[in-house]
Amino acid sequence: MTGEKQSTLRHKESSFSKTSLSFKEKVRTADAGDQRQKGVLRKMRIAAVIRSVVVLLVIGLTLFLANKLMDSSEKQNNSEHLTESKVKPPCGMETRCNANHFPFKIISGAANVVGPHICINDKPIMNSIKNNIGKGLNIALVNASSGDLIATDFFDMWTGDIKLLVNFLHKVKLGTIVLLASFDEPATKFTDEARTLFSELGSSLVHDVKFRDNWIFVGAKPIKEKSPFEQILKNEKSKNKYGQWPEAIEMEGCIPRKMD
Ligand SMILES: *[C@@H]1O[C@H](CO)[C@@H](O)[C@H](O)[C@H]1NC(C)=O
Ligand SMILES: CC(=O)N[C@H]1CO[C@H](CO)[C@@H](O)[C@@H]1O
Repeated sequence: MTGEKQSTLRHKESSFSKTSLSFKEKVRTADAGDQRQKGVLRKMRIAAVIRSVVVLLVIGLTLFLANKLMDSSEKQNNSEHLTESKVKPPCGMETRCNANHFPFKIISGAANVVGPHICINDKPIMNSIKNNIGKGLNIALVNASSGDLIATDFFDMWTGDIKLLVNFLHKVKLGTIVLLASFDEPATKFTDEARTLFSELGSSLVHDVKFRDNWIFVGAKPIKEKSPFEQILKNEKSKNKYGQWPEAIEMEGCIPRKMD
């Protein structure tokens, strides 16, 4: 109570002293008022600047987070949580083959990380250690009479030139076994012509091979019926083992030797 009274008194005193201000002082007060107004303006301007800084920070943070998210989805595209050690050593075949048969084993790639394996006669002929594999379709040609390796090559089906694959398949000679393993992306560049060339080698599934499916196949030139050695594992997000890629597939068996 008393404090309030005192402050009122002091207020009165100060207003009294204000009434007796000299002209000069009045001018100064006017100036001060102007200054105060300017100060308010400055404060408003500062507030506006702070507001825009906050807005910019929020936008920046949003962009940063969006970028982070995109980064991690790209990492998912890369599927970095895969390692070579998870795949069984190649050519460790369970199947025993009769005379006049060539044992083979094929393992497709796993996502876009682990390369495929192709073995024939218990020997690895294509894998990442031999450094003769690549993303796309990996193909080995084997002499159907002797079992000797003729050639290996790989064809990028994501960004490559499909003509290279078509030319390669056109050059396959009669009496050749064709072994194939996909890695990462087997289909983007496929044309009807290329698919037809595989069906002429005995493939019955080549027309189903789509984006990031896993596909393994053994065919021959010439071949009378459809090959029994072919598998496909579809890229289906809900079933995929590696996010955007299906699990690796493998197959082994015995290819009859060409006798004549
Ligand atoms: C396979 O090898 C035999 C000799 O062992 C040869 O006469 C034949 O031309 C070869 N065929 C191919 C397609 O390379
Ligand atoms: C950056 C990245 O991971 N790119 C991959 C996205 O998917 C394609 C097709 O599967 C791969 O070939 C790229 O390497």
